[in-house]
Amino acid sequence: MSFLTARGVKASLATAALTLLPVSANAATTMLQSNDYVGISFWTISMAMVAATVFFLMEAGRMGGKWRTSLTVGALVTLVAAVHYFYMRDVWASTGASPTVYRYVDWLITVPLQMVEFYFILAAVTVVSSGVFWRLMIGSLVMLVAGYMGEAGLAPAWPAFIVGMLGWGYILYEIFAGEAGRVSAESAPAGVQSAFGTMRLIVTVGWAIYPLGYFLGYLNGSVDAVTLNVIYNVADVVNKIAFVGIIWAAANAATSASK
Ligand SMILES: *C/C=C(C)/C=C/C=C(C)/C=C/C1=C(C)CCCC1(C)C
Repeated sequence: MSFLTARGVKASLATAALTLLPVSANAATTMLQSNDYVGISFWTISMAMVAATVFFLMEAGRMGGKWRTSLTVGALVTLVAAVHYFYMRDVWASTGASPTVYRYVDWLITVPLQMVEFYFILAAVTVVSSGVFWRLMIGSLVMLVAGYMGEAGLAPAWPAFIVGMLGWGYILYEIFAGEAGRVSAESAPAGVQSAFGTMRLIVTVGWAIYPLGYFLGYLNGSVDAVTLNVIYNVADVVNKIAFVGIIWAAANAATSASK
């Protein structure tokens, strides 16, 4: 009964600690190969996410009023993505499989945060009801939970896809024709309106990559894991870093104008 002795306990604790450190423990088996372009894209974007996080956090301190909240939330998006990219690179380099679970956990945290940014940038400049916040949050959750259930085999793939598309459609409706879109068009200053418009374009065009990936990679299987992951990775640069970059630019312009 060695696990009852002090030595046994120490050994079990050490084992537990090691299993909690998959990154360092697996380092030897997950070296990047010089021709593994998907792995290299995971690595490069990990670093870009880290750098973006530091930048947005430092800049948040310099911004005026409620813009600070928008930028802090933006830094959380790139921070959460950075950590997931470390792990996704590891999964890819050691197994060559798509890190689907990590992708979805990342989306589940970063997408709602990005959606509420629409609420925060409006709240920084005008009065906006909390209904906007909740509708954007709920639309994102429906979209992602349905997508995950489909990909994980917890629900039939096609119906899950359709429910996910409805969630996305609901978000798009809110930011184009719903209260969020109206408040932006009617009460936001020109700078915020323009940022809102560009972010909305990213959510429409940039985000279309993900359901397209579900369709081509999973439903109809015509795209392989290499292509799918490279496309997702490049898309994330636009859909996360550039998305928050647009908020930074609006905050920067508003803060400089008020000085
Ligand atoms: C940073 C990560 C982002 C912006 C991820 C966005 C993900 C989506 C827009 C996913 C959308 C999906 C549907 C619209 C239908 C169901 C399948 C999903 C979850 C891939």
